[in-house]
Amino acid sequence: MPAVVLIGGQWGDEGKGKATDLLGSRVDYVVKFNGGNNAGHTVVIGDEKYALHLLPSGILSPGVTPVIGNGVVVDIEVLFEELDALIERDVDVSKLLVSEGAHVIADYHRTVDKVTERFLGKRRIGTTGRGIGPAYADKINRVGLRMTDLFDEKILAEKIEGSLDQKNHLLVKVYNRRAIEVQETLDELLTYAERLKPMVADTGLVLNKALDEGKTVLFEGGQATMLDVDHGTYPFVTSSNATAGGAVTGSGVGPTRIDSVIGVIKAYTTRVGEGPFPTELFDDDGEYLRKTGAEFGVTTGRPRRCGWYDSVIARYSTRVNGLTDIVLTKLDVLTGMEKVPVCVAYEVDGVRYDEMPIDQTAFHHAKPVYEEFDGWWEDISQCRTFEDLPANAQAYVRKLEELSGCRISTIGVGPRRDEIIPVH
Ligand code: 2SA
Ligand code: GDP
Ligand code: MG
Repeated sequence: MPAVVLIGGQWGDEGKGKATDLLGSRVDYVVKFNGGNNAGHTVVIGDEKYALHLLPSGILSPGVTPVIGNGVVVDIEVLFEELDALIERDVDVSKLLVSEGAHVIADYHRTVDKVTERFLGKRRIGTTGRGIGPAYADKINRVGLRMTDLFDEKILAEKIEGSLDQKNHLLVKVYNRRAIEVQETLDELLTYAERLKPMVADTGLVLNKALDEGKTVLFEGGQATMLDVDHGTYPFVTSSNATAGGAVTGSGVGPTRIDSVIGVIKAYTTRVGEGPFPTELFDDDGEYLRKTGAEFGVTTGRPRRCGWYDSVIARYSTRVNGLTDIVLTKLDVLTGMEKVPVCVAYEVDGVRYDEMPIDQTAFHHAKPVYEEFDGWWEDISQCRTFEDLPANAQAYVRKLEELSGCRISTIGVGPRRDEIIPVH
């Protein structure tokens, strides 16, 4: 398995960080290919807990070369802060490579993100406020700043000016804010150049050469399928391709080189931010999942919205990502529930949908059609084989596998590294 893509199959926070960390000892490179410091990955190693935002989770595995690919948007101040925090905990970060084509999140991107959300009011997306959307908007508008621009002051100044042109107009005339000076941003970004320079590389070339040499590369997705700008619940999405295709465009490695695609999917569903969520629970069961599953944002601390497993979404994820395997996480959180409902289809105005409705309005009005399964009471965090699981938990997993259309090859039964069950 030389090139493996690992992505979130729902709305994020499925446990991708832990899954990456588990594979870490078997891979040579871990590549972040989309998003920025809006991501939040928690990895628990022994008694140590690490929360990563911008860096790939593979940075915690000794021997792994972590790579920030061209598809990522980088807040350089946050990058240095995260690196310094890891250095303080004796993690070796010296191998980190950053693509010269990755885009820079500047101060004005954060400002525009926050101001726009406030302006949108009821129509807000519920972004993380990290400047992600505005940085990607500049990339697509061809007025973005790339890593490589930081090493040429004249070009950088010109590009900042080009990028601020329309933004200042908007900030002053529409949002009633002060204009941002080119010099402020220029001064800030130039202070990063020296430390950044040794990390910046042609990462697409590095990764292709590594694959030529038979090395193993893991592509770690940020956010998730339903937050993908093309395949998610648009406009309530992030601004990058979080699906498997993003691994290709966001890294410079061609699709024919990818060997497998792992979807990390939670045994129930969560979402942070605004947007439709058919199986969302507003009752004690939802509160139970939030408390037991510790469902709070790693980046913003926001409580996550919780609901039952949605197999329409899992099937959709299997399809748009071409999943070869599912890592099913957080099965332990369902312990103690008398009945565990699973959404098998939707109903919209009396019409049954077995697949994701392409019409956004239909998805907004989708009512889940549930099948109920018997729960289990036994503590499963000590189970290490499939047969160790209580019969009802086994039946639940088998049913999810059948409904999701992809084999479940690993089950998570706790946050720690060793709390997993290999299935096949
Ligand atoms: P943005 O900031 O432009 O990417 O926000 C757009 C939408 O994408 C959602 N989003 C996320 N959803 C789940 N987890 C994310 N990462 C953090 C975590 C989130 C946090 O791991 O907990 O701490 O709040 C993440 N990042 C972006 C976001 O909620 C918007 O709906
Ligand atoms: P990511 O964004 O997909 O990397 O996921 P997050 O780190 O934001 O959220 C997943 C949370 O679940 C983290 O706190 C993990 O430590 C935790 N976790 C991962 N797998 C399991 C599991 O199988 N069981 C339990 N109880 N927690 C898990
Ligand atoms: Mg997360």
